[in-house]
Amino acid sequence: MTTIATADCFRYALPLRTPLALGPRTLHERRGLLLRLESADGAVGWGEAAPLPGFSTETLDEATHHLRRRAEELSGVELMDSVIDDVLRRQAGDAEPPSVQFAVTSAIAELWADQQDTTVSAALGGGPQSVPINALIADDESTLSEVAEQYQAAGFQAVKLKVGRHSIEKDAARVRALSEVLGEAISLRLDANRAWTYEQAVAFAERIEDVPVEYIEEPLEQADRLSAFVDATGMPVAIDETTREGGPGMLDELEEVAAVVLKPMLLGGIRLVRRWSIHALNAGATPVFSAAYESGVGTRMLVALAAVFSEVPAGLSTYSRLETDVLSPRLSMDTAEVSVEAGFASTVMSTRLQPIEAVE
Ligand code: OSB
Ligand code: MG
Repeated sequence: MTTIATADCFRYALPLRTPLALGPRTLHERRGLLLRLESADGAVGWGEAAPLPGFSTETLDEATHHLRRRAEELSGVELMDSVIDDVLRRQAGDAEPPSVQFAVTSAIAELWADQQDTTVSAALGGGPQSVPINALIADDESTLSEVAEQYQAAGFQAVKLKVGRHSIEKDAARVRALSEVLGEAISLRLDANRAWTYEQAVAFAERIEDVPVEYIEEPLEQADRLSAFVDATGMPVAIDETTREGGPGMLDELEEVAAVVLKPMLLGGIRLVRRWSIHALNAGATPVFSAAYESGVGTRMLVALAAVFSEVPAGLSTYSRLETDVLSPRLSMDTAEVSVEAGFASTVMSTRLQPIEAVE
């Protein structure tokens, strides 16, 4: 048994390689928070809270307020000499914003693993040494086939393309062109981010009827017609935004859903994410872990979660949009498979962080 001796909060601001358009906003840097826990016997654990503007329910200021309070409460707490489940359950804090829950449970899981001299993925239940990731096609059609050929050569198992930002005809043509380059060996994931009415979505699906698609994320403005869409078109669907509108129990009413995209930064703590994964599998849907432009600290936890709770490629390519990271060395996200352990061997650079004083 050991005690959490210190709990410190930090701010970071990392430049993006290219400006990031998120709805009406354009971000030039990614800002977020890190929580660092250290036990009395010198074990260390980090966690990240980085609300994504336009996607998270909480603002960075709100997350800062909650994280500082949680840090205050955590110092002096005994890490029970029990399974990681108990630790996570006790510290989950269901009333906290999702990003703060993710940070706190991540830091405890890292601290626990370090203190027990085991790996984070082993502490969370065990999994493979590496995780496949999907490649993300940027919204630049002129290089579509060129980029697809590169991804194919690099051995990616899945490629993701955003749709719904052009006309239905143009999107269908892009999907068809991409599919022709990728062939049968690489699965094609589409994400419409709720761009379409039911009629538009069906019209799109009909235009690519003969193109094999692993799934399309959130084709509809109104998620309550997803089952009807699957019945009408036979195209597999995934939910993403919908997961933030209720608990995993909603899957009982969404029988046709083929995959459930889980973004822990937007969803909550490790325990909730695990419940989603288990619920998805029980409902016959595949859990797919996905990133929301986290730094390396959040991303290494996403890699571990994908290793433990999923078997299909994770969507972690948002990390590559960061020009610099808090981790040294950086994670390698250019290959089709990512090492689960490598990220935890990296160092968090204090020079990239700004301390936030504790609550008075
Ligand atoms: O629309 O799925 C989305 C990232 C942040 C916010 C929303 C989304 C995303 C992604 C994840 O697309 C990237 C990926 O899956 O590779
Ligand atoms: Mg999505």
